[in-house]
Amino acid sequence: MRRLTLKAGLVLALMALTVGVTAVIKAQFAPTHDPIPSVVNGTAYKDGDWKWSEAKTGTVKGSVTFSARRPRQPVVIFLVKLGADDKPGDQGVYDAPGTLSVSQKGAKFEPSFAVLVRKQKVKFLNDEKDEISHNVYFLGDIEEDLGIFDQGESREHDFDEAGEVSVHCSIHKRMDAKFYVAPNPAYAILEMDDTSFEITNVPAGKYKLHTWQKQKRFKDFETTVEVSDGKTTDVTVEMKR
Ligand SMILES: [Cu+2]
Repeated sequence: MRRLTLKAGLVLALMALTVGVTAVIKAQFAPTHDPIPSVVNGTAYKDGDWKWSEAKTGTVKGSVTFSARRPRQPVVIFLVKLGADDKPGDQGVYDAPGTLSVSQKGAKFEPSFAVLVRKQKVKFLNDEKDEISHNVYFLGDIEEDLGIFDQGESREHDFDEAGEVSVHCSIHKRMDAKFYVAPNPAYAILEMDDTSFEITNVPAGKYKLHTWQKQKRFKDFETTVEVSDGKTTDVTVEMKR
């Protein structure tokens, strides 16, 4: 059940350029960019000793308002589990979604946008028809250079940290992609026309809800959310300039 849920989240991430209806995404967790990368207040998101599948769960349902015309770019809404000290702490244990394969054919990263969950693996394939080499390097909250590799080769990376990642190729300046790595499985992607979201199967507890925008036109929003077993918590997310 939980596995299905994670897959559903990944599929929706890959559909980022599709015109959306209401974003209904099953439980997935993540950080904001103000910056809420993998380390907050000096504390990295931790894998806990409790399992997402074992916890009592509730739903977080929200409506989103925009104070001005929004860009046709996705907004990610994610929850960060808070510890007893109200700081991000134990994020629990979950099965990471399967490996995301990214094509480099025609000197383009495809998909060019994806939301990942921390601990998820990405495989970059040099699937060019001709003998063209590519490189992959990351900038942003996660910085890494995977080197240059030839046609038919691939490189993999485990995203162990959460945050925003800009993906580039040192050989082809116009090759780029954007990933957002959520800290846990509780997230929803708001597509172009969506104004509501629902995150289900969220373990009961206290969370900080954050937003992340692919195109940062509004101030990122955050609020504290209490999730109770079998209940739905309603939230209004206000995106203001
Ligand atoms: Cu390239």
